[in-house]
Amino acid sequence: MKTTRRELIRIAGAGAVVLAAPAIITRPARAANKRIALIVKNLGNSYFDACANGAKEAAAELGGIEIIYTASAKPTAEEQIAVIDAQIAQKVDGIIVSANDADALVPVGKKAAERGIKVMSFDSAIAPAGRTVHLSASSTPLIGAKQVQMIAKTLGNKGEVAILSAASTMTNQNSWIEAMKEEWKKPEYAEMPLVATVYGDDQDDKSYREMQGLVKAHPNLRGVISPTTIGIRSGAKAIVDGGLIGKVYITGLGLPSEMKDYVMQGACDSFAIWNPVEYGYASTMIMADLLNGKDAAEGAKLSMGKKGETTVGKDGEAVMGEPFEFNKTNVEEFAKIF
Ligand code: RAM
Repeated sequence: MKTTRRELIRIAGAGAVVLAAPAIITRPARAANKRIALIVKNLGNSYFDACANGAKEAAAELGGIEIIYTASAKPTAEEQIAVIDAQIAQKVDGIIVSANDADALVPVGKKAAERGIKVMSFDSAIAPAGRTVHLSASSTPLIGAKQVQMIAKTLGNKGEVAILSAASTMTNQNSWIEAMKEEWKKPEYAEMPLVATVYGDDQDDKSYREMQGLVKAHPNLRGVISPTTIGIRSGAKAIVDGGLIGKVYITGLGLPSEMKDYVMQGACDSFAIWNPVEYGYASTMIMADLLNGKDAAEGAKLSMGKKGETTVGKDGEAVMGEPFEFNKTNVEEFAKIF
């Protein structure tokens, strides 16, 4: 999973590129004047802003598609349902959602489908009954294991570790935490126990306070895994502000642009993420296929435009690609992109 020079140039050179070459590049047919609502967890998260840029890139490439990028202020299911309802009332053609709660969104997803609106999720899934396809950024076991491996490498497999997550209802973080716990069962982590899991709700102030609380409650804490771009940046800030560099390290999923300074200062040794611009791009390409009436049953192949094709698996789940790892050697270069 080390980022090779070739991959670096490939990502740096283009917002959206094919992972494996040679690949068959297919594009959905042009969808005439369709409106797609991209509804994310909440506003003010640069990860989702990058996804929206990718969605707009795909729309421009396809032509005839308008992207309506919207969300509630707070990442709660209640507020998100209201945003989805408003888009249903606007009679959009497709809705792409990153869900704040897998089950709570099922009724509104069904309501949209009954009105002929195509619904898919990306990033954080709606339960299968409330959408057709879900596009995961990468394989869940891989993302989970990767984060445990990164902190283990930093700590030499020794010391107490905690998890600082987003909200306790979020599908993506919860499934990554399950995958982390699977990895944690391996004997090499016997001296690196998981001592706590706390939730910062993808809010900077709450994540920061939860990080401070962890350090206070666990005086021997050496590492924190934060599988959220908001959690990792707030946790890293708490390490710097608390004079904890060298004592506590944070890893997880972050944006190079937001983590660069913390990596260079030593609060974070390494972290991972996929390209969010590509993720928004690929999701929009898939929605265009759905709007064109393409079959999305298990085994169907859907186009991710320049990123190639993905095959729909069980429960409508498809996967985009692999995450990249960032550290002192490459974080500054990628910080210019996302
Ligand atoms: C935050 C959000 C998002 C997640 C990333 C890694 O921006 O929680 O859903 O995928 O982190």
